[in-house]
Amino acid sequence: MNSNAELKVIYGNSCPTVGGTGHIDVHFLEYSDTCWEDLNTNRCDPMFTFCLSTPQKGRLKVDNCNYDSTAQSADVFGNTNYINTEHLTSIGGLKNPWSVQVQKFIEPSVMLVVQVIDADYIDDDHMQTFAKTLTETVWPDKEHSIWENRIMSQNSHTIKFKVRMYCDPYYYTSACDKYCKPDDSSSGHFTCDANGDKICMPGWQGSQCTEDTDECALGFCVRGTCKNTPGDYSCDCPEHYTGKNCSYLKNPCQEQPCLNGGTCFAHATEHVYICQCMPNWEGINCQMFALRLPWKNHVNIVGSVTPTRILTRYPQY
Ligand SMILES: [Ca+2]
Ligand SMILES: [Ca+2]
Ligand SMILES: [Ca+2]
Repeated sequence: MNSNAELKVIYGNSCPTVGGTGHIDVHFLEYSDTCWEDLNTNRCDPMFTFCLSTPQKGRLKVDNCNYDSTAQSADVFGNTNYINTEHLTSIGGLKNPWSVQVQKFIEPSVMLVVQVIDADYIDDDHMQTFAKTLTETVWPDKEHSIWENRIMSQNSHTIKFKVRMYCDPYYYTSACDKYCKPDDSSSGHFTCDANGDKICMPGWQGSQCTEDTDECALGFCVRGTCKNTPGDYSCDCPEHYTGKNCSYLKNPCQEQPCLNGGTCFAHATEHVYICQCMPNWEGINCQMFALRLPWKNHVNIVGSVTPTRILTRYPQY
């Protein structure tokens, strides 16, 4: 069972806001200090503990941090004032980058607290605990998140790092506390917008997009007989009409009724057509060969007599 399924079980489907999830990734790039010990005969031996929490008041702590905290790193950086950690995947046993899953961002800002301890043979010495408040964009998802370079410095201790924060898949808002996963089942028929709000698919309505839209009651069919179905509808069109809503008159010219090279013209609002025939063809569909004798035409023009034609069918003329 994945975490989303667990959340569904805990909070149910009807609750629009659930305990969402996001991530804070911190990639430590370098550390430096100016610490010498044993009468300045050698440099200090730093070990680290990291903490991510909501901003802390008073004395900084690296345990009980409400996002996450690490154990103390191992004593692997002996006698040094500078560590380049950019390409280290382990900082004395601590993963780098450090990726922390959060159950919703509680406040807009997050505090990174780092404690540095000098390893010694007998008692380790506290060197520095310092913090940086991070007011970062919480990106909608990991793929579109952007690392930001940051620096924290106090009493000659400096850490350079980069950080990014983002919501996990299907979680929305800057707190990553709103869950929306597109569905097309009896639980709902919807997609999600950029704010994590449900957008019902066509034919569905209601807050969970589980209710069928009665398109017949809404008069979707322009003419014909309407039949409502779950998530859809159909229109049984009268003769000569077509389209999802029977709103289109069929084009009678589509069936190419004009023969022998005739051109078809459809009526704008009725299912009728006329054919403009090529010379020597006539009839409703230009189906008849009409031979016009020259002398008859001459009489016609001069005498205004009703034209006489000799009609015959090709090739009998
Ligand atoms: Ca030392
Ligand atoms: Ca030491
Ligand atoms: Ca319907």
